[in-house]
Amino acid sequence: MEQIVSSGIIDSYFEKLKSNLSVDVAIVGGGPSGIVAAYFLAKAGKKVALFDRKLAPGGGMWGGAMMFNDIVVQEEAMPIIKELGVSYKEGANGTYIMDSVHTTSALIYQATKAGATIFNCYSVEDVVFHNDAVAGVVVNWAPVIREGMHVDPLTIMAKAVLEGTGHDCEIARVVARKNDIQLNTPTGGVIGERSLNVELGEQTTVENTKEIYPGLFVSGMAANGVSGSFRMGPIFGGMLMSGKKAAELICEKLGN
Ligand code: 48F
Repeated sequence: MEQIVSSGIIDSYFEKLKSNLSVDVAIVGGGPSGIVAAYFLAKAGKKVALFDRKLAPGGGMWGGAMMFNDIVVQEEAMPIIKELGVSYKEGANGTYIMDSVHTTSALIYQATKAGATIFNCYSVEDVVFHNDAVAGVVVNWAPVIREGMHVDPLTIMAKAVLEGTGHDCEIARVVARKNDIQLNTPTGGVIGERSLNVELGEQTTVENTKEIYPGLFVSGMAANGVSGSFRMGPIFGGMLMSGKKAAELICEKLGN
């Protein structure tokens, strides 16, 4: 029995990893924007692999606000919440309240059910750069990076890479620093996020969701980070709409 359990896991995992060595879309970061993008891309028939360095993907959504585990979503994003089957109640002024643990797990469930594969405990440390375009991601075990171990990575090739890494937008920073290139941002570089402004932050998160370099798209707080816009705190409609927009832009670029 011991051998059956071990070989079942090993065979299944290696098959999963091998079949994701080349994908349509590699998503870096499993926060709300990345997971929603994974859901819509998989639903559109794209082969999607999402990498998150944490044991539990979900990013900043689990914790609600200051660990009060509820979140707020505004009216415009409710079609996404409804499509994903999340339970909610009405708040004030056209807002809705939902349990953050329920919502995060529903997003993860629906994205994987739609066909996206999530690789947890993976850190994306770099991209593959071919012919002046981003062509994949360079991955390693998150604990290897955390321990500072000198171990070479593996690569995942992708027709498009989506960075949804949140506030630090570290992939865009690495790409800009290492390749001496201009990004599609107001300065050509990574500007970094501004302080908190709920309404502007929510609006610009969606506006700033775009392809910032051939093959590299940004969503969520990373989109605001690269373009120098505001953070917004525990309101999540912008994140959900950004993920959906990223999926639409990538589908448009890749075609059928
Ligand atoms: O920050 P995060 O939740 O991403 P998001 O979709 O949502 C932001 C909100 O949670 C919140 C907010 C309110 O609306 O402002 O902050 O922009 O999640 C980012 C995920 O990316 C992972 C990280 O573990 C987290 O789960 N991540 C970050 N860098 C890497 C990474 C990396 N280099 N490799 C793999 N995963």
